[in-house]
Amino acid sequence: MTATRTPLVALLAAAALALSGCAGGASQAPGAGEPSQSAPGQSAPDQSDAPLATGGDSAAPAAGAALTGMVGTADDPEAYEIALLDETGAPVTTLPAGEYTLTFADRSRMHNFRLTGPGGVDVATDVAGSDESTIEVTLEPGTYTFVCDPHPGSMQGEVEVTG
Ligand SMILES: [Cu+2]
Repeated sequence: MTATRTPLVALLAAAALALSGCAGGASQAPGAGEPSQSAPGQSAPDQSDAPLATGGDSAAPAAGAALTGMVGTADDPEAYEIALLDETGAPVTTLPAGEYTLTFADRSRMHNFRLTGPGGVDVATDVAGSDESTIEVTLEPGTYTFVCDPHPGSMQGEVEVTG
């Protein structure tokens, strides 16, 4: 029994020495370790700032309301429907002039969404493939037209922008 204990104690002692040895070695590092410990502390505020900064970046919507240019319907992307929607999903027919973020909702392979009007605005998605990207557009007073290029007869609309 004592024979087994002795090696254990020796091992523990060795471990303690090793630990103290490490601690001693690290005792020189505390100076360098403290800054690294405060760094994580600083990164926490940075992380809390990050969402705020992101919110600041997405303040673009704050500069102008978000619009959605949709073709088809949520249930049927190939439906022969086109609409310019506001943030609540309601079709818009008039808008105040200003900056807007326009998000395409084009999941159709045979329709597209094109918006044209004053200020040289001419933005569109491809007919083939889907496009759910977001762009910025500046709308000036006047009449803007949105249309599906392949089906202008059945898929088009207008929005009046007021100054
Ligand atoms: Cu179409």
